[in-house]
Amino acid sequence: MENKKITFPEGFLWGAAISAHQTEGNNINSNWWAWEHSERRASELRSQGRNPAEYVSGQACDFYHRYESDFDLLTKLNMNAFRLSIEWARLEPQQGWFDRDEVEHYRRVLEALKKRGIKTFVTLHHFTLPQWFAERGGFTRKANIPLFLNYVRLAAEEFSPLVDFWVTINEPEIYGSHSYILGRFPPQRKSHWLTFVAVNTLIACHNQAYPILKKYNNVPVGLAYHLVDLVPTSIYSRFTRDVMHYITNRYVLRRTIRRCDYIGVNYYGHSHVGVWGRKIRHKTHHMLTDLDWAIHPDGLERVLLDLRKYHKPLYITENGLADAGDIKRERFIHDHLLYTHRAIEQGADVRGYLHWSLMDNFEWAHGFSPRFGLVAVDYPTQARTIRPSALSYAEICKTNTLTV
Ligand code: IFM
Repeated sequence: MENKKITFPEGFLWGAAISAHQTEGNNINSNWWAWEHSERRASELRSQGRNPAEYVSGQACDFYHRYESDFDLLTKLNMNAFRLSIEWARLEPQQGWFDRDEVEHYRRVLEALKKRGIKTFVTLHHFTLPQWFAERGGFTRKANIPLFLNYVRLAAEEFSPLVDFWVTINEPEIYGSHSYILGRFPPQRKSHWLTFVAVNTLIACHNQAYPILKKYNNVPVGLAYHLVDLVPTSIYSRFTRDVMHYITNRYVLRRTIRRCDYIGVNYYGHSHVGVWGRKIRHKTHHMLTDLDWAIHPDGLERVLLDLRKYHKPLYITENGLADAGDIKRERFIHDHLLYTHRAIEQGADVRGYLHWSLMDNFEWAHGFSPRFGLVAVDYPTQARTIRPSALSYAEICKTNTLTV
């Protein structure tokens, strides 16, 4: 049977995403750097039988120095969009002092993308904080909001002409839960109250950053939400599923949507919900990533359809998997795009897809072992190798079509 080709809307953006701390290296003034080097973290890892040296970001992918050649890879792979974050801890290493050299560094980075005709999605907060801000309580103190806004103002003033899309905050829900309930991110507190305060402070930060960013440049401003397809295991668990859906997927969105010009969708998969709210992962009947996350492309269609009611453009700001052998990635991308296309046919206004990630990088508390890259990184030599799945993705990017 002849293969059918399906075409994406004209002007669709194709690209990949990264964040600063995960790739740049030597983010020495951040709270993550301090935590990675703390005795608390080292002894925790040792008690789990792990080697703490494998869980420090170090020079990461040395993207800080290699951005030009990494951007050449984008061109080679036919991408026309790229998402990256700028690092507050670099730009403002001490409270109230902005480092002009770092401002110029990021200007050169963004100019390097513009020179290649690549649309830029620039994230302002992607999990990391300047250490001085963390010491002041970070986002658990509402009084700290103006400190974040000073940084936003600087970014808007300096970089606006080079930005096509602002992403104010990456995954506030994950930041809150991982830092203040699950103990996977610094400061590893376990308090529902602090989670609630941090998430609400981030909501306020986004809403107050919006007019600042719009004043300098009328480009779309949005937020990258972590959205999960929650599936009830039976009719009895529907109510629990709806409650969890509200908490996981809607709480932040509903409070920020009026100040979003588009919705950024970070989609990694789905979870089952039982009557008592437990998320059960049925390992046996799912394909799994190297991190044991269930691969569920059809859930992306449901997530996108569910967002139609907000009448905003949708960009998939992250979607990807840990797959060191590059065995599942090609199919993963194909299937997620197939379901994205189905959602578009049913009226979801999806305008772009940014794969997570361009290259292997520092996967937070998991260290370097998960391999999320379209491009493999050999950390000792920093050599980059394009994985086969990247070449088939490049064909999709070039033709704006998917063969099904
Ligand atoms: O690596 C992360 C990224 O920083 C935020 N979204 C999920 C990715 C994979 O876990």
